Amino acid sequence: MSTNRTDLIVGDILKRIHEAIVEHDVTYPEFQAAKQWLIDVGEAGEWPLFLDVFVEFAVEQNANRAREGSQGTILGPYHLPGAPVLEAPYELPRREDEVGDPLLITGEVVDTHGQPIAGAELDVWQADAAGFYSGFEPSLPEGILRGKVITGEDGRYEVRTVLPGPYTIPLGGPCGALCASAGWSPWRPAHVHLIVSAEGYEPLITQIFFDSTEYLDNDVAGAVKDDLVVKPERQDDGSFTFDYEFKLEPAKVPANA
Ligand code: MBD
Ligand code: FE
Repeated sequence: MSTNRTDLIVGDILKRIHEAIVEHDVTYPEFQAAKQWLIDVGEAGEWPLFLDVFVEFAVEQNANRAREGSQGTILGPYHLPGAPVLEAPYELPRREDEVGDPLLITGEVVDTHGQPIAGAELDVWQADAAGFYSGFEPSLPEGILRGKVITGEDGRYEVRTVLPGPYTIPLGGPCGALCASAGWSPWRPAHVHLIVSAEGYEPLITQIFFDSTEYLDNDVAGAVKDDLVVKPERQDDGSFTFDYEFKLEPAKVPANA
């Protein structure tokens, strides 16, 4: 057996492509179209999008199959490091006229025994109500709808934001063209991204989805899990709220330690 991972994995992927070519009798024009499409993905800067939408879920499910504590899911292409740590009232930066129903997320970060973890960090980012991410969509001011909150001594946190809208892959680019050509929906259900981390624990990369919103059972990125779907409660003032507990597993000791 080869111990060279490149030989093993890339060799196997290429072999499966060759088999698919024979099985489906791929023609020269189809090969040329595929080649041009791959070039276009690079020129459009859509490789991070393509890989995170069409491949990451399989890596995530496999890598985290033995994970204890809360479910994670894919990171996706729109995380940015360096978001500000928010003070009370823990409101994600937003425009003055930010569109969308106000949303209050509350909850607790605990260990696998259910004990609260003080000083845990929740790095939160999301699309706006139109489905666009700051830092990637030039019409949004930088830093919008991105921020970190830290749990108190009781392990609890709060984040104030607005409900995000569903997201579509840019329809005008090569990934959008792929979806159109294949007859695949290019949509992701509305979601909030989080990385929950604390010293001595494995960081949890996850997303929260909303019950009764569109595309929940048809996520183009295949990243929805039942545990990650919440049912926000509507308050008298029209805002929404939900509570979510994040359970972190202990940091893994490196295999070679
Ligand atoms: C997203 O908003 C996202 O979270 C992922 C994983 C891929 C594309 C867009
Ligand atoms: Fe996203």
